[in-house]
Amino acid sequence: MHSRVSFCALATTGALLATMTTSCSSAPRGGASPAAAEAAAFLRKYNSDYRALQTAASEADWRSNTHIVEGDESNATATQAAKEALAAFTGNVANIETATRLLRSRAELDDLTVRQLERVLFEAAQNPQTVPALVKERIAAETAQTEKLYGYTFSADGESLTPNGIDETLRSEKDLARRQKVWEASKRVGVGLRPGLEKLQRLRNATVRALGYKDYFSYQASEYGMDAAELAALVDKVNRELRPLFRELHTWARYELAARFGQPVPDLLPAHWLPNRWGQDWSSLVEVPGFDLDGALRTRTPEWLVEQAERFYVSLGFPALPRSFYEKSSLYPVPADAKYKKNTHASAWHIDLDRDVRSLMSVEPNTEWYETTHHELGHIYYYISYSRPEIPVLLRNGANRAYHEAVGSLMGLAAMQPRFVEKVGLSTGGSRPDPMQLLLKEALNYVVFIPWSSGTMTVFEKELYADELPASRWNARWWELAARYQGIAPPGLRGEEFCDPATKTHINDDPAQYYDYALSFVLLFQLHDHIARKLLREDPHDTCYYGRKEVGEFLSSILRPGASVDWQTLLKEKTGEGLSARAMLEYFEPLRKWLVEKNKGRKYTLPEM
Ligand code: X8Z
Ligand code: ZN
Repeated sequence: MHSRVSFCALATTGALLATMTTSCSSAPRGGASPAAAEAAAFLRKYNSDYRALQTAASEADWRSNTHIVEGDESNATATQAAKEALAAFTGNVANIETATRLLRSRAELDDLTVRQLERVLFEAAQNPQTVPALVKERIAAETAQTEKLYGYTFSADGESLTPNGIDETLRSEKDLARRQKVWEASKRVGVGLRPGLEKLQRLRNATVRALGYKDYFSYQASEYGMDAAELAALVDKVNRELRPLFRELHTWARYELAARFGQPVPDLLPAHWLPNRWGQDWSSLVEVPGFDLDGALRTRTPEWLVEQAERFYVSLGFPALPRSFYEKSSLYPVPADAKYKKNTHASAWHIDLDRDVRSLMSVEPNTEWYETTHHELGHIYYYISYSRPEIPVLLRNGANRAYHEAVGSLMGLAAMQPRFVEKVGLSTGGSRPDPMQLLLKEALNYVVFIPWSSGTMTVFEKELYADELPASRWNARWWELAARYQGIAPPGLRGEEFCDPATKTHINDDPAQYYDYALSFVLLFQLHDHIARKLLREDPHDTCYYGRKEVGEFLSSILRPGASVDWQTLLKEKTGEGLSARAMLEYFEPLRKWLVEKNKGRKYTLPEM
């Protein structure tokens, strides 16, 4: 959705339509052929018009996400108009015909031209003007859904709750009854989102079908050069490879949490026992003695967190952020007495596909936001790195969407390792933390995330779009998947009056792409492994990237080409291997052995895969 304007990965950010097929295009021989000359002229105009319309749409959408006022339709109206104008252009029948026709002469075109033409068609499929009414309806439904999600006020016992407040309760509250109340409050927003999601399921499928895609999931998969089955198989493979380790973590967590809450050991983890609304990150279950990062961060301001993340990138040789980043971003929570609300989920925006980069966050001084600031600045530095004359506007994207997610998450991982933390002046308690406890804490973040992202989310969205899962089955199916992949269960019956999947922002506004994050974690461990061993000559578990220009040069060489290169070739070139969970598995192997010992004699309830 948010064209590549917004959100991290939002729909249009990312790689090319058919990575596979582009490799057979070759540079033109001799002088420019008529097809090459026509393509050059077509793309010159397209890139320029596209950039202007995209900028206007992003600017309007930014306003819609940062100033949500109940009953005020003006933002929605402006966003609708700007997005319709963009859609009328990208989905224009003449543009589709020209790009299709020129691609028939692909042997006469160079690689950069072919990639841009394929991108034209990819953009068109979201908005085909052969079905203008459907496109209009979809745009309206998307804007309305985001406003509904972020215009909502959570509450429990008559008191309103912020998402930051809910998250803090789930991390720290010891009373199970209170936890359950807040968890349930966090799910109530889904009820009102169901009708909108039903509309979106229909409209997203219908629009891309008009340009020949099977369904919306297949459409998003095509950006990796894969069909839905290939993509699903790749993601499933990652999940299977991590499953033995996740099974150990699941077993450990069942016994650990049962002891903490004074309860019998459950087969499935009750969702409200976990420190995250969706059970996607359990890392705050472990406090590592001598490494109190949360405590250290509490003494800092939210501004310090953002500026520290910037200092890290600058220390590697990246430029300082443009001043407009700080002037135009929306980085901190809205004041309690404000007359407006905003989208509370973190995102990064490439407003003008050039220097106007912004982030939308609600930073508070804690570990989660410390990591998230690094994540968002990863998107921002990606935008800045490929916004240069050599990269056409149409290819100002990640090598694929997972690369876009991986950069900042890699920096987040690096920024949490103890020597780094010490170097940037955070005092976490002095003593040498136990490496196995640190590794356990990391696994509860990075490994626990895999069954959620590659399982629950991806399988649900594949079924939602490719199989047109009926709304009457959504909640039941959601919890079947959560049980199977994550080994978790809701605290009570969750009938079809609820719509728990819709409580996750991406289901509404970043659809059918959540596997990007699963793949990005795999990728980030590959990159980290390479950086630690080959560039820094350090143990991947114990690095300090800070100030290391060779790391910056390596990252920059990945970011600067944007989507002008094939993502698989790039990975091979940079790390010597294709996409593989090898590095991630190696990183956590000592922990797996340790957990096997810890879990001796315990009952495992999570099936192997
Ligand atoms: O949505 C995000 C980023 C914005 S692209 C904060 N993430 C996923 C999530 O929160 O569910 C980062 C990791 C997973
Ligand atoms: Zn992101």
